[in-house]
Amino acid sequence: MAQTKEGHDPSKLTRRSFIKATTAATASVAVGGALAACAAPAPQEGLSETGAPSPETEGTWITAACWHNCGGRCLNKVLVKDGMPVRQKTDDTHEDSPDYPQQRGCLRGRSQTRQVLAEDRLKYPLKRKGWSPDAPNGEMRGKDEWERISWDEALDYVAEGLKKAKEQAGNRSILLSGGWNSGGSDMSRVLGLFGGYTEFWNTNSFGAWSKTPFVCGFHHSGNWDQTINDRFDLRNSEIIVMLSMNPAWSAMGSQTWNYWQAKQAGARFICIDPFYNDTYSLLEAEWLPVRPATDMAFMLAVAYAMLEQDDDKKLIDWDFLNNLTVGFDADHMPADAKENVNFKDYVMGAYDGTPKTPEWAEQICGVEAAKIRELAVLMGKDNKVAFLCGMASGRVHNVDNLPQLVMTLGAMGGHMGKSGHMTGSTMHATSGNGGDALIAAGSNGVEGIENPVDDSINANEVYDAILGGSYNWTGAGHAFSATQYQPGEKRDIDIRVIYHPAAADLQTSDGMKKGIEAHRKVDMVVTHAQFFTTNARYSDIILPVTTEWEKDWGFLGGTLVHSSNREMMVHYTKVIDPLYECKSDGEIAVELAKRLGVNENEVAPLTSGQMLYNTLATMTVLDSDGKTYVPAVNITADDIEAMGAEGDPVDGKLEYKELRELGVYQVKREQGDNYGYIAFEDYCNDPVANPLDTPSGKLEIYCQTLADLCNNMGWNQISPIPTYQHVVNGYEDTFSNWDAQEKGEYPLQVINPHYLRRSHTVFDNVGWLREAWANPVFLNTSDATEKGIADGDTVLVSTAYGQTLRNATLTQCLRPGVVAIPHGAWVDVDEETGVDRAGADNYLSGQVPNGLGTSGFNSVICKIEKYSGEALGADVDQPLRIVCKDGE
Ligand SMILES: Nc1nc2c(c(=O)[nH]1)N[C@H]1C(S)=C(S)[C@@H](COP(=O)(O)OP(=O)(O)OC[C@H]3O[C@@H](n4cnc5c(=O)[nH]c(N)nc54)[C@H](O)[C@@H]3O)O[C@H]1N2
Ligand SMILES: Nc1nc2c(c(=O)[nH]1)N[C@H]1C(S)=C(S)[C@@H](COP(=O)(O)OP(=O)(O)OC[C@H]3O[C@@H](n4cnc5c(=O)[nH]c(N)nc54)[C@H](O)[C@@H]3O)O[C@H]1N2
Ligand code: SF4
Ligand SMILES: [Mo]
Repeated sequence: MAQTKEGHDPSKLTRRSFIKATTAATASVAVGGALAACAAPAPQEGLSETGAPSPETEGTWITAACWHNCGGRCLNKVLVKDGMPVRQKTDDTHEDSPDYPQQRGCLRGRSQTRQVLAEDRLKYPLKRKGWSPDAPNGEMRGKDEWERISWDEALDYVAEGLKKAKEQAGNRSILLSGGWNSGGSDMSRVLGLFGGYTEFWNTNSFGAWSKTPFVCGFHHSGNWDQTINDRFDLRNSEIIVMLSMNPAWSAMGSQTWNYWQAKQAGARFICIDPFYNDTYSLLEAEWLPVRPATDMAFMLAVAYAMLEQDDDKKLIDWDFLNNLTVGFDADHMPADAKENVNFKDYVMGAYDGTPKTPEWAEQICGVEAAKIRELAVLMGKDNKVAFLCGMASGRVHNVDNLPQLVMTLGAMGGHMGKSGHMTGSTMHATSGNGGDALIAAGSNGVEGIENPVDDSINANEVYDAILGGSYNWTGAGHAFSATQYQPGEKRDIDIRVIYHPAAADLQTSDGMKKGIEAHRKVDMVVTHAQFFTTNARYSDIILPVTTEWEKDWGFLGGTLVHSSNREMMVHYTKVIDPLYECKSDGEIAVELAKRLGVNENEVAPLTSGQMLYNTLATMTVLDSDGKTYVPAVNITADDIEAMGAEGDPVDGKLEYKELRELGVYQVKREQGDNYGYIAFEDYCNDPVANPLDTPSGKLEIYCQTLADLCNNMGWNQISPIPTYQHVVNGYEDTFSNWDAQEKGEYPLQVINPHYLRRSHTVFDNVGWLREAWANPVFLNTSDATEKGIADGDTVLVSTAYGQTLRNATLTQCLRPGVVAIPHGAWVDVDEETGVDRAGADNYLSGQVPNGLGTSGFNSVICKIEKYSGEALGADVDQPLRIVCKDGE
């Protein structure tokens, strides 16, 4: 399997001879273009024996895409000589300073040459040997052998399979995966024109936060990131409370810098998390070691303790609550309330006889009552508090009111709308830096294509739907719109084709083991892939796609959610020609359109140059007044001609040539500039003139819209006020008898930290990263010792849904009772035992439809035991999955 060139076992080559052996082949790819088929390229040219950059200086520096959903957004450049990358570097476009930082890349971005030119890149189209359109032999998916086929054969097969599904079971039998991204993929255009497809929707990153806008309005077009102030103002906070955050791992690049500046300015940090992670360690945060999936209990008790200790009204900002929120008490109910419940009475126990005291919470969340009372005092209105929440605590079953409770607690202390005070979610590339994009993305001018089919299946029941033939329909186009959710409706569905145009859904969605079963049931599975990923492995046809390094150009940033921090946008250009036989997703879409009888000009209506011009011409930047957006890029008639586009010159701020050369448009920040941002400032200053976009115009501690939405969807019922609900596969489920405190079969809780070795599943095949960041299971030392498990032992982790093996790393940084499986390892199932050997997180999770369709990645329960079989080796020694052989 791990062969690089036919007949050569790489383990017998020294690194240097390996470099020599592959350099010639590499050059021929570059010079000969894409079709030098199967020569193994290697990035090693120009890299020394140790892998350190060579002193190579000749060549051209090109801004390279670092396009992953990695939590960062950085500037990475590649020195290209004779068509091949020879070095990488990061941002040196200006001096680094805290106020105007360089956008420096992380270990993954800097290893990217190793990824793009990896030995296991897919090189040509593949077909599973046992599959044919008429005899799918679905049970062999994941076990069968592969054969190389031509592009024509591959595309004919795919078109035939799609046509057959349409004829036999209608367009709804075609499932286009890719989460809410699928609506924007090239394949969604072809399949939209072909009569439509069934969509798949999830709440991946945001969890329960995806519906927060119902509580506090679609503030600035619904960007959750904008519920906190910008990074400069973070330095004015005295106490920074971090709930489920780890920017040091999950927002690599320069985001941790924002918190570091606040630390330098004297802020005190407190963290609420089962894991004392590197972020908290860096910031010397005080640790409140909450159990996973119990934050609701914890926060309700903080609210109780604020009420309890509000002598002389010193803690609670009653003016804020009375004027700016609805539903806190019986005197401030919204007009649309259907239930006679309010938050304060609930917390005091008026409805269920249980006051939400710190003692009540301690039993559930594990944080001492005294610590909860202390935090309540610190959260009082006279302290400048930033109450910040990452979204991991919302990626939990049955916490649909969690964001509402975070906002409620913040409102109780009046921590919104003024300098140094802020409350809300912050994560990813925007971590610690709320506010509108200072540089806003342009549009390429290509209009979307409607999907005539309105079926859309939630990630929590997609595999049950495939296997069982029905699902709960809750509307289509779920991305960000409030209006598109519909009351639940049971629908029959008969999925015949699963099409993976991008993303890694089988690997990254809940219930992978059932997902594999579902993949084995249908007639055809197709995947566009760069590597032999999990989606690819369980497919019939694999279409090899190019990476962003092989594309003409692109932009990263300019919108907030998941794209970039608010201050910069990267403009990357082509680093290398397309490798091997790889095609872009766009090219594949056009080829399939031809075969499906769909107008390819509608699939790809504009040239690359025209789309580039359109994007540049509509890109805007906030002027130094902090109020007016003006054209960002200056485009001359010569530029337009060189792009081969049509359009007028644009009088913008930065010359296009300069943007291309720099590779980044970063807005320069300095103290006292006009780019600051205080979330909810307008609203708090004048709520009548600037109401929130909610039915009451206020922050809704009682939110009828949220409750109606959830309750109509029908998976389970929630209250319009934040209440404690039983969490399926949460802490209480680790007991067989809660009242007697008897532990059950699965006594431990699992969380999935987003891991520095990977961006989800991406980069997991890069040797450097495997070496730097092993992929263990993290166990609390006492839990492990109790089971006779020592550091490095192979451990079997079992849940009701699946089992996986990992080598243990023991730590005191996880609270007892918690097991951390790093997110995103590529599943590797032993077909005899059904046990995964890779530590794939979702092999342990199940399909649990609930609430607002929220995935419950951090609500999983398990047991651990020392593995009696053969120990796992180090994962750096695991062979790469090389299915495309050289020279074949
Ligand atoms: N258990 C558990 N599961 C989780 C999470 C968790 O914490 N725990 N986190 C969730 C979160 S927050 C998220 S956002 C999701 C992410 O879930 P995914 O989006 O499914 O994860 P990625 O690994 O980023 O998938 C990207 C895939 O696209 C491929 N790719 C890259 N470029 C291209 C291209 O140009 N064309 C094509 N066709 N393919 C390309 C990559 O090789 C990779 O296979 O995972 C979720 N799943
Ligand atoms: N290196 C790396 N970075 C990434 C990604 C990646 O795959 N790799 N993915 C990116 C994406 S798409 C996303 S959405 C973000 C996610 O970013 P985050 O949500 O910040 O990432 P996580 O590591 O899942 O969780 C952060 C912290 O929440 C804690 N936590 C987990 N469950 C609970 C809980 O129930 N309660 C409390 N209080 N704490 C809890 C974890 O212990 C961890 O310390 O990361 C982004 N950044
Ligand atoms: S944080 Fe993301 S964008 Fe930045 S270098 Fe790392 S992988 Fe690339
Ligand atoms: Mo995410």
